[in-house]
Amino acid sequence: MSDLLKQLEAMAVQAEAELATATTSDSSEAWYRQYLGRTGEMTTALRGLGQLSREERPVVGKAANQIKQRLEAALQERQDAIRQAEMEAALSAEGVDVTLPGRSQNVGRIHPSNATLREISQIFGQMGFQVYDAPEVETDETNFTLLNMPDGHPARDMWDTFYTTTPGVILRTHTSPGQIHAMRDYCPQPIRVILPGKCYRHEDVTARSEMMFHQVEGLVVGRNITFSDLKGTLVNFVNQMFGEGRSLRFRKSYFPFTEPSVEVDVDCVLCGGSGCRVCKYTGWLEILGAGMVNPVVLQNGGYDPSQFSGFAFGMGPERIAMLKHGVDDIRYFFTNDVRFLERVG
Ligand code: 2NM
Repeated sequence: MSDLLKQLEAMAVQAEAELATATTSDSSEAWYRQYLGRTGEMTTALRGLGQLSREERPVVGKAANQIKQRLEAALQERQDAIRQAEMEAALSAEGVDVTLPGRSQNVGRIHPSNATLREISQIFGQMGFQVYDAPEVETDETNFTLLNMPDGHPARDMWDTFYTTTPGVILRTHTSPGQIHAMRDYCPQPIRVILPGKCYRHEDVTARSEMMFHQVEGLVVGRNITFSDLKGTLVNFVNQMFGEGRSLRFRKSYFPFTEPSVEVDVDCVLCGGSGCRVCKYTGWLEILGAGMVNPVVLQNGGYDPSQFSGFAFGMGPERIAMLKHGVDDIRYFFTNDVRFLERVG
């Protein structure tokens, strides 16, 4: 064996031993520079091939190349192992435990106000009522005047609202202006609709009030519609909403848009009528207002009051849900506490 080959072989053995101790990318790169780089020991030694005789050169050259390739392959293998070890060290240093269970997603649900609105709509739907959609932004005329509350009418004082910069354009204080739209849409056909939606009132916020709340109003117009139809409809509704066997109480009342007008109570769902804190020891809970549509309002809707009659009613789904689920503060409906939102409705 030529002296050069012996020298290269000895160098390779030495280099392989050193490579085995390299445990970082840095030390394996330093090893590369020391042996295989442009000025490395192996590279420099290979230049000695040029001094060999013509006969020796191909034989020694081939063997020398194999030694060089052996070192290159060893380096590749070492670097792969180092990279793998470094990645594993980084992962365990970051402390990611991929076997831990993932974070669970919270699944949303229907808001209690809307769930109650749907329940109410479903019950009236079975009685042939359709849902009529009406705008939340109304005019002074449809919110008050056409509902038998002309300018200066004392009932206007009960409902302060929110005003826009356009004179006469306001947020509705009840869903009743939608009844005017429904009548003008349907006239002269008979009507059986409910109007669920948001209403706005500007008043001091207490445990019983909010500046935004929901209402469901109902309207039936036709020939020979009587107060008995109103009673039958409401008795059926209440027994479906609060359970069979409920007692209802109709008390005379006043609304500008109905005549006669009544307020309707149900026997207390909590104490069954014997008296408790929720019914304030009366045994009764007020749940809605109703009445026969005032002839003036029928006329404003386009109907001839000598041919047509009708009844209307209105209720607040938040109040209904409060009574049904024993909630004592309406503000729970609008503060978005998930503990409440998950339980009611
Ligand atoms: C209520 C109570 C009683 C009502 C009446 C009308 C209309 F436009 F048809 F005349 N809309 N809403 C009404 C009647 C609403 O809410 C407590």
